[in-house]
Amino acid sequence: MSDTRPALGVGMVGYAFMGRVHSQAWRSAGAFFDLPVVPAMAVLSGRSPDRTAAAAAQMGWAAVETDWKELIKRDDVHIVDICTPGDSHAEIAIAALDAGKHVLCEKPLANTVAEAEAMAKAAERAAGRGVRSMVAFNYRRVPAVSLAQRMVAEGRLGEVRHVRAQYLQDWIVDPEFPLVWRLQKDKAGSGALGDIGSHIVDTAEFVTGQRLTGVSGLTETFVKDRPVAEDSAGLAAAGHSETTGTVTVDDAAVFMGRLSGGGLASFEATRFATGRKNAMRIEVNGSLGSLHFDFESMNELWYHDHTIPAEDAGFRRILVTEAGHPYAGAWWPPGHGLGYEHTFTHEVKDFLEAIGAGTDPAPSFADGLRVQRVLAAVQESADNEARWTPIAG
Ligand code: SOE
Repeated sequence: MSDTRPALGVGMVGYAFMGRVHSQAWRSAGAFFDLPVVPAMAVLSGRSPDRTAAAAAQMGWAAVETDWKELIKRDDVHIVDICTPGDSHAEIAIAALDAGKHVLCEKPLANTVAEAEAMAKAAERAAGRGVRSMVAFNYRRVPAVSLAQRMVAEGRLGEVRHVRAQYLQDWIVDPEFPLVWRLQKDKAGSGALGDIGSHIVDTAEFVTGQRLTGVSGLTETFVKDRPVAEDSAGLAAAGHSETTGTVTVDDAAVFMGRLSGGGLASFEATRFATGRKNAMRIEVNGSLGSLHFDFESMNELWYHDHTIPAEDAGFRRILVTEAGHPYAGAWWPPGHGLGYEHTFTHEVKDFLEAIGAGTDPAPSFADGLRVQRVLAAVQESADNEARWTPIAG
């Protein structure tokens, strides 16, 4: 029987870590979810012709461009997937939206609030023409995180009093780790604060349904100079000495905030939590109970029901692999579990479903702008001895 669903060509810009995991998502979404449209992996764009061609062949992209502007012009591209460092998100997303292409953009949305505001405006203009856009905050699509959001929304925790969110990594503890783009402000916008702090800000607001209204924070750069990476010709051209370069972003950020519902929130985003590899954690304490999640045990959600007798209470483990749990039923039988890559497949599935339904997916660029405002407020606070900084918008 012929497939009458519309085929939408995807053009992806960038093929490093995020490009690889997004490619896996585009390859797998249709195999596990009934999608309203069929994604076609039409074209991959990258600056190096040889390396982009090799990446396209390995990851399943049909064609190659070495200029993202050419990718956007193509008639076989209906969706643009931005997997580049943050310094190019605004230019690519705005051009793609203005050209009528749906856009999935990696997080954080941009490197500055001004860029994020321009992107949100372009997304609003485009939505009026039926063009959809979404920010790739993938941790919302961990089944256990989605279940946590569902439980809070159902009132299972009562009044939210505390959110405690951490994102702990240790990949740059070694001072000999080279000065990669994530450690350069002009490329990344910030360090741990934007790269992984953006995830826990989005996750905290998603799970609680509340907004941060003000923050106070500190940032620190523990290792201030690093070896220049072999292939960073750009650094040498930018005037770095041939052996070392200055780290221009934070290694860690700690901050606290008030929630719109009256609760208190604390956050820690660091690349120096020695021994923690990708520990994105959130705990919510409410008047009727608590939830705890740790990505390093991503199929588990810990729940304490405070309404039952203390003698029987305490945190119990929910193994989030049942058919009735968010996303889980599409995959394996209970207990088999999912991984990091599946959260991106869920992201692509939700994005394509929104496009098919003619609705705006979440998180929107406006959601991404709000996260950018929180990041900027934390940085402003940290630049002023942790001064309390309200969050506009
Ligand atoms: C940081 O190293 C990083 O790759 C983030 O950029 C991703 O968003 C996160 O999912 C994993 O860690």
